[in-house]
Formats: sequence, C-alpha cells, structure tokens
Amino acid sequence: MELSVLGQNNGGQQSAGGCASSSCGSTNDQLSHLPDNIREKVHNHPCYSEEAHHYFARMHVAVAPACNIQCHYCNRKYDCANESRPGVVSEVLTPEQAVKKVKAVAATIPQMTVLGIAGPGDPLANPQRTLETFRMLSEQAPDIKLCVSTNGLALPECVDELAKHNIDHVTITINCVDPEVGAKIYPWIYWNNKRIRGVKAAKILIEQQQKGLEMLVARGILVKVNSVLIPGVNDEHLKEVSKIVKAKGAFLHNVMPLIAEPEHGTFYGVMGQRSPEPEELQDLQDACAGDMNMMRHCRQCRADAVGMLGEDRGDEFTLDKIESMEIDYEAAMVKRAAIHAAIKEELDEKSAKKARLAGLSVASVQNSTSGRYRPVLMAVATSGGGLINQHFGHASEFLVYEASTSGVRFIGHRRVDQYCVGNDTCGEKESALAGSLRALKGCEAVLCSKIGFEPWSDLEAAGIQPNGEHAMEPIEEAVMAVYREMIESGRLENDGALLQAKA
Ligand code: CLF
Ligand code: SF4
Repeated sequence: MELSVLGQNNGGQQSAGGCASSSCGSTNDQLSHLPDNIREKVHNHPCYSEEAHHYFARMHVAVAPACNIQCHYCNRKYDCANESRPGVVSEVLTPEQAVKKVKAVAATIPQMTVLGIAGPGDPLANPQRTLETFRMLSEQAPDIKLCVSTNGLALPECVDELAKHNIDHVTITINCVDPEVGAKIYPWIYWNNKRIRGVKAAKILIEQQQKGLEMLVARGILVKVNSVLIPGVNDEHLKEVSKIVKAKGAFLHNVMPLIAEPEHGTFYGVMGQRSPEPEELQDLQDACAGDMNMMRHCRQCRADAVGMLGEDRGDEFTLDKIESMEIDYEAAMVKRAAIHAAIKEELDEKSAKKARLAGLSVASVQNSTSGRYRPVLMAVATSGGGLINQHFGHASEFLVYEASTSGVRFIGHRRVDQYCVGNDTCGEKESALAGSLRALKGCEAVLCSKIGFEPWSDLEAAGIQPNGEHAMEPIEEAVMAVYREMIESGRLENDGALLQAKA
C-alpha cells in the first residue's frame, strides 16, 4: 500500500536538520518528501506534524459518552483515557451544540484547523452522535479537518461511514497484539450484546483493531496508533506493536505514558501500578523509532480541549457564552483561509532557511569536533511559533531537545505540573521552582526569553545552565548555537569517557 511504502522510505533518513525522521514524527522538512495529497492532510494538523503544533490548534467536542470496553487505566466517571488525561470530566454536548461550538471556536481562533472527537467515552461506541456531528460539520464547516480517536472495537463496521464524511485522520489505541498481554489491560469488552472477559475478550479487540487499521489504510485514511506505556505490562511488547502497525501502513505511532493516580480510582491507580519515568518513555520511543515515525509532542488532551496543544481555552466557549455569539461562518472562512496561507508561507520560508542553516551548523560542529562530543539535552520555554519566547517563570511546560554533532532533535515535553509542586498530596512543601527543577532532570541548559536572578542561581546550582541570550530566535538554531558554545567553552572537553560509558 502507498502508506506503508512511505513509512519504509522515511525510516532512518536524516533530514537537513540532522533529525532522524524515524525518531521524531513528521517535521516540516520531512513533509517535503511526501506526495502532495499526504502533505495536504498533514501540514496543518498539530498532532500529525510536529512542526505544525507550534502554529496550528485543535479542538475536541465531547459528544460520545458511552464506551464498549473497560481499560484498567480508566475510571468511567472520567473521560476516555485513550486520548485524554485521566481524571478529567468533560461536559457532554449534543451534535447540534457541538457544531455551534466548533463554528464559534473556528471563527475566534482561526489557527484551529482540526476538530477531533475523542470521548468522553469511545466515539465509535456512539456512532450516531459521532457521525451526525461529522456529517453536519463536513457540510457547514468544510475548511476544518475531521479526526477521530477510538479503541477500535467497533471500527470495522464504521470505516465506510467515516470515509463518506471525509475523515482523513483516525487514531486507534493499540496497547498490545498479544491477547495474553491484553488480558492484563482490558478486564472485559461488550461485544454482540454480551460481556466477554479475559484473553477471549482481548483477542476479539485485537482482531477488530487490526482489521480496522487495514481497512482504513486501504481507503487512504491516515492512521495514527496510540499506545499507553504500562511498565511491567506492555513496555517490551510495544516494540512488536510498533513493527506490526507500521507494516500494516500506520502513519505515526504515539507512545504515551500511563497516568495512574490512586485518587482517579482506576484499577491501576488503586493497585499501585507505577507510571513510566520520562527516560523510560524516551528509551522506548527511541527503540521503536528504528521502525516507525514516532509522535513525541502529544499532550494527552481533554475530550473537550480547545486551543494549541498544551493549552486549554475551553472556558472561553462554554454553552452560555456560545449562545450569545453571532457567527457568520462564510466570513470566518475567508479570514481563516488568509491566515492559514500566511502561516504556510512563513513555514515554507522557515523550512528552507532551516535546511540551509542547520546543514551549515551541523557541518561546522562536525568539522571542529570530529564527532567526539556526547549529546546534550536542553529545555526550551516557548509559547508557540517555533521561537524561544517565554519567560522561565511563566512556563508550565518545557520542550526538550537533544543537541549532538548530528544536529538537533525534538525529544518530548515535560510538564511542570506533572511533578510535585507543593500541593496537599505531596507531604512536603515544594516551590514552583522546585517543580521546574524536577521537570528539567537530565537537561544541561534551559533556553528562555528571560529569567529572574533567584531561579538563575538555583538552576546553576543544580547543574543546569540558564540562557536568555537567544530570545525570539528559532528554537533549533538556538539549541545548536548553545551546543556549539558548550563545545567551544571546553565544557564538553574530556567527556570521551562519559560518551563511551553512555554508549
Ligand atoms: Fe484530537 Fe487526537 Fe485528532 Fe489530535 S489530539 S483526536 S489526533 S485532533 Fe493529539 Fe491530543 Fe495527543 Fe490526541 S495531542 S491526545 S494525539
Ligand atoms: Fe475508558 Fe476510553 Fe478505555 Fe473506554 S476506551 S474504558 S472510555 S479509556
């Protein structure tokens, strides 16, 4: 199939930026290798293109309350944890309310290019509500890409309907391809009006997921596979999952960390199943990357998320606020098209410039070092646009990049609030700064637009070099510049032993 060939062609290629395409999802540079019809589907989708997530926004509408399976990481009082953060409750909308909300958001946030349905249950366990929403949107807001995320059980019988409504992007959550592993994740499924348990249930679910994947690929629909990394349950097994879904034509693999908190009341949370450390997640993503394009910028959004990835502007679009908005969608589409064209132009220019500069900077580092220096992790504070443009103290998350003599590659994001920041559950009071320090574990520099004196000293004391000298510069150029400065200052000198030890 066309898509699996694409995947093979991409595997292991080195972009001009030195970023292995197989390791970091679809960056803007890598899109240039794709046929026009695929580029068109991906270039402004913030989840399918890593570059796009700096510029374009997505929104979800919570129209699908029911679910047809049980996952051990889910409490049914909350949203589906397959594409959303566990422990979050979204307000369920009717399809009519959802369409009104989408048009209000699209008119207010023109960068919003994608509407996804991801819960609060499984969208395809609620086919009428989900498909009715898509049908109305494809008629009334044809400039919005439509996207859906599912556990896959009901997928095969919905594929033709999805194709009919012009849905270009489908996410299937596939945590296993072995029913024995599946039985440790899914206690039951609801299938043909019966509750089925154990290995038998997992076997049916896996068969449906794989069949659905093949049917989507056969219709030219892009498929992203989400997997929840559950230490000790499917961590090793996910490498096999990645190989299989790639062979069947999936476009992208998104391995997400399990979030298991006792207060969410999930089976795993109550049983004390631990979540993975950031290093474990990165190691697994790197291991899968030899075979597959990996997504590393997922923010595990809410089922009613609105805005750029990592941001939630839902409060601006509550039902009462939408009611009072008058939307002229024809006029909004004209404005949106102009803004999208301007962003595309900026991205194309940036991509061409990045290719030139990154090639030069990588070459200059390689020439001056003979490749002797170890890679360095650096954190970046950004509020979007691909620039270093956020004050250290305002950052609720940091993007982490790895600089090496091969170039710069995106590794992932670290949320400050995912670490202890001194709430009542912590047991000891920690400041927000202490939370940031924990989030920056393993990083040797942090690049931001500005930083105060106190955090500066504490970061230095923790072995993390703060750097505000590259404010408003493009992220990857700035990271490479700092890496070069580290080499030239001798900071990475005599690290050969460390490099060998790490290797
Ligand atoms: Fe939503 Fe998912 Fe479509 Fe994106 S989210 S349905 S593919 S539009 Fe994106 Fe959010 Fe991660 Fe999902 S960052 S949770 S991968
Ligand atoms: Fe929960 Fe989603 Fe799993 Fe259903 S598919 S049990 S809603 S996590």
